[in-house]
Amino acid sequence: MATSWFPGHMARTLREIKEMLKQVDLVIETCDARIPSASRNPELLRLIRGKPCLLVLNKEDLADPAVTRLWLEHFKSQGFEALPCNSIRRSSLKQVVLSARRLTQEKTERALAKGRIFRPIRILVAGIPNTGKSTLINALSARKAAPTADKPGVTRQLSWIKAGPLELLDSPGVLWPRIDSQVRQRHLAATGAIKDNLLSSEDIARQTLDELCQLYPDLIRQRYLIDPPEDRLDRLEQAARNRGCLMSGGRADIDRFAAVFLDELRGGRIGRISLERPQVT
Ligand SMILES: Nc1nc2c(ncn2[C@@H]2O[C@H](COP(=O)(O)OP(=O)(O)OP(=O)(O)O)[C@@H](O)[C@H]2O)c(=O)[nH]1
Ligand SMILES: [Mg+2]
Repeated sequence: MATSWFPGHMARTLREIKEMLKQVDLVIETCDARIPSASRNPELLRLIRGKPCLLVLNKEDLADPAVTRLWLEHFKSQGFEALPCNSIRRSSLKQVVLSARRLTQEKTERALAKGRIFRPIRILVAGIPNTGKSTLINALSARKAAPTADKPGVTRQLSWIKAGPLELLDSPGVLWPRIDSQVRQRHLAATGAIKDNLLSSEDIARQTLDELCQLYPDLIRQRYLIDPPEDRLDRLEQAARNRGCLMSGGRADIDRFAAVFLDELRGGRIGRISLERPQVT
């Protein structure tokens, strides 16, 4: 697979993160609660190994709450500290701050015992693109200190932002050079972590619609008026027709509908959906 989704600035960011780690007390890793497996970067995890870490399952308002509970149990059973969060509504922020304090408590107490004066907890916020790192930082600092937008690749450099007793280091979203599972690639593209021009939106939309027909047949039936069990039909075409996405001559405008479908999926308009479940071993 091409490495076009691993541009130079991501490689540079990973190098800069490595250098900055000495200065930070804690890493908050953001992932997308709808895809908690595909949205964790193995290169980043390798880099931050050994540092106190809090995993934030962000955009929890878009994910299936029952599945999010399974993920939280899964991470807990693996010894990871994880919290669900909606950074826009600022839910769970208190828990994030409390966890940050607890995870750095030992270090703070050691520093105080050595007679050092109080200093803010320094936190690196890192993760793949578009998982809401900057939005979370803005929520924690109660101001729009970091730029955010509904597309990947918005933050372009590391920058410190003060938030009361915390100092937060915003970082550009980083992917990794070889995303070898096609399903992961698709999940990343469907949720908006990979730029839309890098993969075929039609393929992503078609396969994701098929996947959602298996996972959430009622939600799909309600919104797109298609009958999920009808296996032989091209569901994307059927849904495009039902929506009135037609070209002259009456052919379905698949291109246009694929964009509409992905937009609705990303904005949570289909309903609360989770594309990944923890693997039962
Ligand atoms: N529904 C929902 N949307 C969110 C949440 N957090 C962030 N967003 C939205 O997700 C989009 C991306 O947010 P950013 O904060 O820019 O994401 P980022 O991780 O900083 O992205 P990069 O800087 O590109 O890596 C924006 O449109 C946010 O409004 C959340 O908890 N729930
Ligand atoms: Mg950002």
